[in-house]
Amino acid sequence: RTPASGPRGPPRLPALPLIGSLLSLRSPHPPHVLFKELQGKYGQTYSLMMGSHRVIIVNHHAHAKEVLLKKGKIFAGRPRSVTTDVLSRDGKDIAFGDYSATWRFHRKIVHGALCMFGEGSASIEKIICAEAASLCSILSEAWTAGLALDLSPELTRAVTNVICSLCFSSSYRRGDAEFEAMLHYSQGIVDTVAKDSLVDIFPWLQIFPNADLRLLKRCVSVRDKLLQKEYDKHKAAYSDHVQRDLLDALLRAKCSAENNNTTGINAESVGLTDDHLLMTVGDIFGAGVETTTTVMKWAITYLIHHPQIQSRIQEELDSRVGMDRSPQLGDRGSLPYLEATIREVLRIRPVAPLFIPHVALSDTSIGDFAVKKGTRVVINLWSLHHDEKEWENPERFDPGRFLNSEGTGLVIPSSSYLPFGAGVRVCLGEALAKMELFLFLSWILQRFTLTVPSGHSLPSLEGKFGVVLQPTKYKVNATPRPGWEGKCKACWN
Ligand code: HEM
Ligand code: PLO
Repeated sequence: RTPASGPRGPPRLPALPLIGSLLSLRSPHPPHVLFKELQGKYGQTYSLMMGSHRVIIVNHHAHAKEVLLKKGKIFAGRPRSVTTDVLSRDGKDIAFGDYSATWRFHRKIVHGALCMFGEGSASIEKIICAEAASLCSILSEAWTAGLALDLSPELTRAVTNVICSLCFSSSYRRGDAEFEAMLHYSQGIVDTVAKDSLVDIFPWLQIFPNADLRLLKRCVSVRDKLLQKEYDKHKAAYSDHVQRDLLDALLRAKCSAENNNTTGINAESVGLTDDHLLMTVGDIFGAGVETTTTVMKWAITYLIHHPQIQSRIQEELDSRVGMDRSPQLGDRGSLPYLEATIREVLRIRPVAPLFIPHVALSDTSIGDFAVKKGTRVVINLWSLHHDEKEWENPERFDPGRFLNSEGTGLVIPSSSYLPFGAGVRVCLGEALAKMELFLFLSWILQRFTLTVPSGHSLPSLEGKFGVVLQPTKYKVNATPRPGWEGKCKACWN
């Protein structure tokens, strides 16, 4: 305990030795919901023990911003854990890697490479639109065949192909065996990594047989083989003069560090080893696929629950885009209701409700509470996005919250909104994700109305907690809108 005279730490939950497992196993609620409820008893910011680690849970936007922005560098660390070490070869990636010169260097290279394809870039728009067209023709074929579809694999393939183009200049066809393998391993990783599983709270549990850890290791090894194959291909084809994709950009940085003996900087010392490059590209690939796909699935889930919101987006599309051309990024400014809907989906079902834990790199404070170096800090985005003082009836899906009173322009009505985080560790893929969400949703809703097949119940809004919060599986009918039924395949482009 801190001396009575000095600043105190936040209120503590009773330090039961098994608190970690009690939280996730004994409560009927997932951790983000339970952590929100515990505020009633302990206040907005409190601490608990997970195994031998002290963890501070932050539930209010003022403290969240202090951690992420005002003291962003102090709280930029990441904890090591058994499962993330398996995934990232002991933190040699960006998301699970601790704050260091190597980490900063990698983030900078990736940031630069993503900006190259960034907003305003014609090529990324073309890539996304080609995938949107292919997705729409699959929906159309299913409708012609009278089939309801589980959209998950189709959405995943569309999103995967965008990130495959950016990372590796490659793509997958429908039914591709490698793509099926990827779907399978990625789900295995999402189900087992970084979700405060018992083995992360009590690392000594590794010595016992552990089905989850076995599954994770198997899935990571399949993923690593796929990444290694791309890496080898890129290395073989590498040229200083051509930069096709993110992997080329990383290889270029490595080669220039290797050739630059004079400055004393070499590839090894700045952390540009094969392992680092592989893990970094694995991160972007994994984040690029699982996050955007998840938001697309939540968006469709909510549109099915709210047909009136779906038709309002369609009216906006009809009046601003019409039927003679497809939506493009330049339409974003004239489709505020669709943009507001995307913002509301990101609010009501945040992809990463607990972010990735941060770590204090030195003794510091949050508000009036003292925080010791090494303390883990979990930002509960679920609490920020469901704060009754900030959001009226927070569980109501209402895109109108993000519109001005005339309904013509976009607003952020509360400071308690951080879907992509903020500060030193802010999401690297925000611009890309927003482009994809806008184009995929606008293309689909221009052409189709989405409903549940007759006799099926509405999809669950509850979600399955993991490193990302995923909706559960369901089938959808995509019915072409009037005027789109008889259109030839070429017209879907
Ligand atoms: C980190 C949200 C899409 C790459 C994060 C964080 C959040 C987030 C909340 C954690 C911030 C923190 O720990 O403080 C989202 C959402 C997305 C999305 C809502 C989709 C709508 C993407 C995409 C990419 C990406 C498409 C890749 C191109 C990353 C990376 C990090 C990250 C690399 C780790 C950053 C670091 O630790 O320094 N994202 N993300 N994300 N995101 Fe995203
Ligand atoms: C998703 C499964 C992949 O197979 C591996 C992977 C890599 C990076 C992770 C991502 C997973 C989940 C979402 C994460 C992302 C890094 C940043 C992103 C955690 C585990 C978020 C939302 O923070």
